Amino acid sequence: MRILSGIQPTGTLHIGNYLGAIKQWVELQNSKNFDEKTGCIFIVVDLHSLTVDYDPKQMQKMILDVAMDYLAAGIDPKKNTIFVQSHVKEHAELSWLLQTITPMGELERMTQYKDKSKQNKENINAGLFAYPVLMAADILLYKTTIVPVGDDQAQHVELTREIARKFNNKFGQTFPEPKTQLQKSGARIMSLTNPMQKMSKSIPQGCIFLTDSEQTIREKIKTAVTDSGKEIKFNETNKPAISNLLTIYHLFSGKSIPEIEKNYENKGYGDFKTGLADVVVDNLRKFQENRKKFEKDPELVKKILTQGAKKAQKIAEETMEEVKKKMGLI
Ligand code: AQP
Repeated sequence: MRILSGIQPTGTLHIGNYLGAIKQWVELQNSKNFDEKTGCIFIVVDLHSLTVDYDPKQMQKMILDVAMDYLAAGIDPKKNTIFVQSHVKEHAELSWLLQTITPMGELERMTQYKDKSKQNKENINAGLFAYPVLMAADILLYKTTIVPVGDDQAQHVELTREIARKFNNKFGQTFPEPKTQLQKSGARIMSLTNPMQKMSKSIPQGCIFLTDSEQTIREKIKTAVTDSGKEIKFNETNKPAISNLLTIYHLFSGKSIPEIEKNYENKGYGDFKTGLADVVVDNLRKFQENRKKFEKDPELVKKILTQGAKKAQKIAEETMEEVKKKMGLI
């Protein structure tokens, strides 16, 4: 079993990134089935982040910030491999090779490409289009079997399976077909200002960031949009905003949605929002304390990333040798 996932350094991480991805990584690491020998691979996927507009002067800080978020959330670098994607050049190399067997039509179907093309009309670049193939390379380079991501990325993992199948049929069995592992309920957290849109770093107005102060979190929850009616009831079709807030409450508190609904029976949105803010603030407190420690020691974080890249490179080199032989390049 090989587990791998990653996050782009495109901005401050939000509770969607945490609840959809990082929280499960920590749970995997702490589960009985965790294999101490192989551990998990967690990447700061900087090459992906170049596909949208960015400030090169800020990039190093953003990369380090994501690494600090991983560590502050409880990812143990002794048990796992944490590194920066561009530090292992084989990611880009395998991506190119896989592009040569990926049909354009498959990439045109990708919803993230369609959404991001709409958001960045001035910068629809070839990298944005080929993004899912680079993601496939990230996954297949380590012969990954399980990819714990939010459900917005499930389509990309499905494409990775198809690319693996195609490669294996054409050049001989090489890659396992990876499976997506989603958070059991509420894999997608929606924006607080528009419950029809996913919470995204690139749309900051709808996000609760992991580093937001208590006051900011309370303010954001207080002003989050709600639906008509006063009932606290989960109903994604008719009450998408309250359903999203209930999901956040459920994932942070561990309480079931019916239990939360019962606790707020005959109470208004105001009480519910205060309760939700308490839960979010409480749960982020430990993370924020841990993060401060890493902020004081960026050299330690850099050292962890260098060691992680060395470990990853070893596996990546072995896979590339096998791939190149099979493709007739060596
Ligand atoms: N709203 C979300 N709900 C649940 N999971 C989410 N993830 C992202 N947003 C949500 C999960 O976080 C991981 C990292 O995502 P990423 O940064 O690599 O790319 P993304 O999905 O494009 O994340 P953002 O926040 O929306 O960033 P931008 O705005 O830069 O595109 C993934 O596992 C993802 O599923």
